[in-house]
Amino acid sequence: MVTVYNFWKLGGFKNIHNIMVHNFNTFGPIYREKIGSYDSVNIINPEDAAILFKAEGHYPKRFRVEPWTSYRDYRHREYGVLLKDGEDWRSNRVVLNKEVIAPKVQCNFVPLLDEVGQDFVGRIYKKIERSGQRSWTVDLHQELFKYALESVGSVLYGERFGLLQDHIDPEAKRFIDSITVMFKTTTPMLYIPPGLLRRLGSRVWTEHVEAWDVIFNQADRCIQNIYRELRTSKREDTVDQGKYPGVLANLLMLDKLSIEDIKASITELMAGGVDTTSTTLLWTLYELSRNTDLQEELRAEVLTARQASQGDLILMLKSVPLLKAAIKETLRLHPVAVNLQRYITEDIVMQNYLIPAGTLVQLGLYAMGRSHRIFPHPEMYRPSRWLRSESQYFRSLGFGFGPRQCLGRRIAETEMQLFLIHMLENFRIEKQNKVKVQSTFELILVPERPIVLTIRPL
Ligand code: HEM
Ligand code: 2DC
Repeated sequence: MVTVYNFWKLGGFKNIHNIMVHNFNTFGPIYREKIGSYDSVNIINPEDAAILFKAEGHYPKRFRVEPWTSYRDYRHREYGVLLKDGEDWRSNRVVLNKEVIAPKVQCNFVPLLDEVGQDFVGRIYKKIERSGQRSWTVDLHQELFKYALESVGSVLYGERFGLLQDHIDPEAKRFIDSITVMFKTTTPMLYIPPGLLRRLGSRVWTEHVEAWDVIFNQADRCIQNIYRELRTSKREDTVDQGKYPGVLANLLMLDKLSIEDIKASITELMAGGVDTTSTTLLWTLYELSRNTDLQEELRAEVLTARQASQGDLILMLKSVPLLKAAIKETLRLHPVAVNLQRYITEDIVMQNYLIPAGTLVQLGLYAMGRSHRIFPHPEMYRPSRWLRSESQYFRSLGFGFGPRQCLGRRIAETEMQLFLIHMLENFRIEKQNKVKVQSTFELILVPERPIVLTIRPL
């Protein structure tokens, strides 16, 4: 049993990832933890992860983020695929899978995301020009938020928001800020029932509601636009012309999910698509600035792939294994999710303990990525480890696993690959100083301080 005292002493929520590392060092590869009503068994080994995911059952269930479900109950909004469970989850997820994560949808996403990538590079050249220097030194996180929202928006709605232009719509900025606030205000409520906070009229709960309100209202507006266009058959014309109309229009035309279900999941995809990919890209640029030889190696791979693929982007994306390994490597050291969780549906044995069905089992993703026993020289950023014979068995789990894994995975991967391709083709990324940046837990793991980089045309 880990005491609440220990938890606070080691820095509480913000430091939860390091506390988990500490706990595995103290208690070994399996330990039980009770924080208030949050009772879990924690594991770190890939072999145990394999056992866990074999016992996840037909309707894999994660730990329920109560502030998120409470908000929807409070505002009488439908749960999307993120929060649904059981048969309701499965039937929605099956329909969404075909439009969002099936391998064949990638060819629809690539041209859209590539255009966003090109615009991002164009924007940086402009900034460099305006700086009056031959480079731009900046904390890119706001720019990356815009890139990520522009990307996920273009795929969901089949059209551009225009966030990479000079004048950004203040509503878009408000949307982006609200997602950050939504994540931040979730953490203090993870272990305290939001129903209680609500009755106490607590500040965090109010802020949390306000943030979700902005998110849902803006998503509603985007959804209404497409819906109206479809009814006046403006969208159908684009389909007739063979143009990809976007995930939302396809779902509406397919008519397999209720409008409320579609709205709920599209909103979750829109909100889930901003901080996740942008943070991962920022960490990747940070690592590339610290490993200049690797950066050159990646650039060489990209330039060769560009030449060989002769304008065929799908082929190009198949020819950049080291780049893909770099993204895996970023997620090893800087995972978005501190852990993966499942309620197991059958009794299992791990490390000689019998764990009964119904238990919440958590795989410490951050701790696993930094374990000496699991990854040789874990402190080194070395993408090539994913290309060699080192075992990869249940080690690359940044997007989760199985039928409940990240629904946005294909969008995220394509978006990040294209981003890095364009950046490497155009700029050298240099670091401003030597300080090592740590992670901090704001529901997702994010850099604890600004990462300032210098971007210089090749
Ligand atoms: C779920 C990671 C980007 C939407 C998840 C989960 C993880 C994750 C670990 C839980 C999976 C599990 O329990 O097995 C990431 C990472 C991303 C990323 C590392 C980027 C680097 C995105 C994007 C979107 C998105 C871009 C939306 C376009 C979702 C949704 C779920 C989810 C809707 C819930 C799926 C379900 O419950 O069926 N993500 N994610 N994510 N993610 Fe992502
Ligand atoms: C946070 O103890 C720590 O992908 C908790 O795109 C357990 C927990 C449960 C669910 C996890 C969450 C953690 C981290 C953030 C995740 C979330 C499931 C999906 C979500 C991993 C590990 C995320 C970021 C989604 C969010 C989409 C949404 C906000 C609309």
